[in-house]
Amino acid sequence: MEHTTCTLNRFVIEQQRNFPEARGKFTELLEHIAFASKIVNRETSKAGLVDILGLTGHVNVQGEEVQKLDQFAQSTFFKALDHTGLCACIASEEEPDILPIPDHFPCGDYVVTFDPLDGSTNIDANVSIGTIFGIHRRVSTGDRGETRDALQPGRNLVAAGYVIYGSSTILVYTCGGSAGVHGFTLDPSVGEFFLSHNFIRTPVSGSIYSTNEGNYQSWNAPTREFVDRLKTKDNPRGKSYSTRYIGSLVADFHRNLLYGGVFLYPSDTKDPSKPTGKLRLLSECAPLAFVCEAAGGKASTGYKRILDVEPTELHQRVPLIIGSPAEVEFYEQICAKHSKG
Ligand code: P6P
Repeated sequence: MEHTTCTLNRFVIEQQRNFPEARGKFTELLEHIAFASKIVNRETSKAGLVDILGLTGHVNVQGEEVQKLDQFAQSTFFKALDHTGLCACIASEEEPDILPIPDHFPCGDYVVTFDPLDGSTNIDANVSIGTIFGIHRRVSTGDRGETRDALQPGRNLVAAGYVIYGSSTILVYTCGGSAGVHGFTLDPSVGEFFLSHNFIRTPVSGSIYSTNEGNYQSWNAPTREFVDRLKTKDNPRGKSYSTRYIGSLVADFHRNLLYGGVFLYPSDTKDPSKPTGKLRLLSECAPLAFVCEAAGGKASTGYKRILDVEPTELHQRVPLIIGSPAEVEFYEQICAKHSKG
């Protein structure tokens, strides 16, 4: 398919033909997500020019200070979805509970879990940031959506993706499996996303690892051994890896997805209240794991496939190692070796 004239809308409609039972609802949902991302892109691209930088003075459920752009992004995505009759509820990383669809709007079958603006602490430094989203079908049958609609394992996702607001703005999504992973670059001059990355496949092995080595002293033994060996020849590559760490998950993930390599945010003892690491299962790890696996990669806690982790609460955190299969499996082998004692 020619890239220059294939818009996101045209692509999704053509993809929809592969799903005879499709009623166009998913196509519509993705369009609303794409629309919201254009609005967020507009604000992030001029963040330095308007009073939308800095902090709101609020603290979110994660105990993190909420950036004005975080709040703007969340309300933009919610308002793009709440009236559509497509969603039963929405779960945001920024909110303690699910965001129900207002009573005066109809409910739909989809549930969107999302991180409206990940990496927002980097906003003031003009570092690439992103939106991460996962889409489930609801499991509740009542009039309104319920928390259990969001508390589903990643293997149940019907679609997932992210938007990276960087030197260009790219929306990447997948419906999983053989449907492939596809990237669309925003042409701001016409306000359209055009197909730019068709059927993304991540390399089987890479030469990059991404992690915050400042946490080395609070890592467990398998994680230390893994990173130590990536600096030697004693690893899948047979020579040392390069380190690249932006500190913005979507940016690090997107680079590794295209170039190959591995990102890890392992569990650490740095903060006893967060023994399983920093990243959230529902709004960050599971959606990116869904994309990564559809591109031929792997995503693990070190001991379990991310997509098989059963959520027990909305803001559950999990250790994450994600990227090329060779490196993820290498980490899992080291974890297994240490488990045998
Ligand atoms: P650290 C950004 O705050 C974020 O949530 C992710 O985007 C990023 O991967 C991670 O935290 C960086 O965390 O502890 O290395 O600064």
